[in-house]
Amino acid sequence: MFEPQHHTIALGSETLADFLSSSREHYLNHVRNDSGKAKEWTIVMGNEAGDLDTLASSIAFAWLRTKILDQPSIPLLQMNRDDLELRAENLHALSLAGISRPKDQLFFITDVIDFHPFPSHKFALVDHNRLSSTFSPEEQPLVVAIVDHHVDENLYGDTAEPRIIIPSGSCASHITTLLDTVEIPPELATLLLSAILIDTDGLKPGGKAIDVDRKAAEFLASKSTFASSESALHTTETASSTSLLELVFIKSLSEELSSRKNDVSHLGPRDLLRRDYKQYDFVLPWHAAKPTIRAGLSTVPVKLEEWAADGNLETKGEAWMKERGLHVLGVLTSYRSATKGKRKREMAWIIRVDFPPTEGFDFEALTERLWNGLQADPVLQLKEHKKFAHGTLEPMLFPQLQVQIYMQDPHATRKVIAPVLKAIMEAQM
Ligand SMILES: [Mn+2]
Repeated sequence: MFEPQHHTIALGSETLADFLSSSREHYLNHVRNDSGKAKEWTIVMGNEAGDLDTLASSIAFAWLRTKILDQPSIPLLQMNRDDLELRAENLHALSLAGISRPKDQLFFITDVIDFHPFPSHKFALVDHNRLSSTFSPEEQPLVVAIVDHHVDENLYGDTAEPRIIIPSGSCASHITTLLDTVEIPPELATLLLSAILIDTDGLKPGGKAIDVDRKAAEFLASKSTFASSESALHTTETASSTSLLELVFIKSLSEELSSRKNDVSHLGPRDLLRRDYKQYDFVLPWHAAKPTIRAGLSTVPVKLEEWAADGNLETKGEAWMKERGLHVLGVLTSYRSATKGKRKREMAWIIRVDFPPTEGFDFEALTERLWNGLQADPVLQLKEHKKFAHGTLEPMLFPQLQVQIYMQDPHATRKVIAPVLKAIMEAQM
């Protein structure tokens, strides 16, 4: 299966980079000309955290819809152009996929920031399954497809086709399943493979990879830009996933991507908080005024002690909350212990008690619900944080904040925590 492939250059074949640049140019022309043509496009969107899975999935799904299904589609990144720099692993994977000037070749939310209402109304959602409320086109937005691996919010059942929402290590694996009878550009295979490897810790046995991830990775490896390189020859005859793990290029690609991902030494607290960030609005049915509160969840690959001590969590966290209009912020750290290299996760929560979502808001009820709800959750398995339980400095110094910090089960990522938070906030009683 992993014999070197001889890529024949088909006449009129187009690289992935060409496809992206020309889609962007066409779409933006249609938007600027205001001829109504922008409405014919489908916006393929990943989630706002903008990780490699979201990036690869949106690019691949837009390619599939455009090239195979003949429905003009463009991948949209829900981030500012300059924020691309926050994820070195994304830049690396893009360059392996021949996208060497991503800031010019990709389409960012900031490219259409001046157009109100939003110029298109057809959306395909990948790597999430609820359309963000920031997209309000003139017409009723239409979600025409969903491919995702998060908890199903049971929306758009009558309009989305396909509507694939199944747990997996990586959303890119579901996208790959849709592509398995199609001749895909090797660069696209490389990009999807990179996403799967980073989401599954290099397909590590006992990790996040499940069958669909392993199958997808196997298929992509044989189609990728690496398939014809020498390193791909270091393989056994069988195409089982064990042999996939033994491939030199799979190992080195996984290591390269994860070391770039984990090297955030150049990032300060604000960048760490916004680099991998998602935001949610919740209507609180248990509060008489039924207010809407806004919560953010930042995933940070560095333990609190290294960047948030001495009041940095409180001051930098508060600044980020003010910037985003948040009432609640959860900071989810993930790191390996210095001694045994074991995966650990901390969870720091901040509530701004000087920022009521409505007049006479009952902050006591909110804090009690949040702390009790989190502590009672069987999956999170919270334990007291030995060093920073009630903040990284004297709580008295921050009377405008309520802070709680815990150690949690190392397997529970934001994918698990976000639904727990939603359930606590939206509980009826
Ligand atoms: Mn994902």
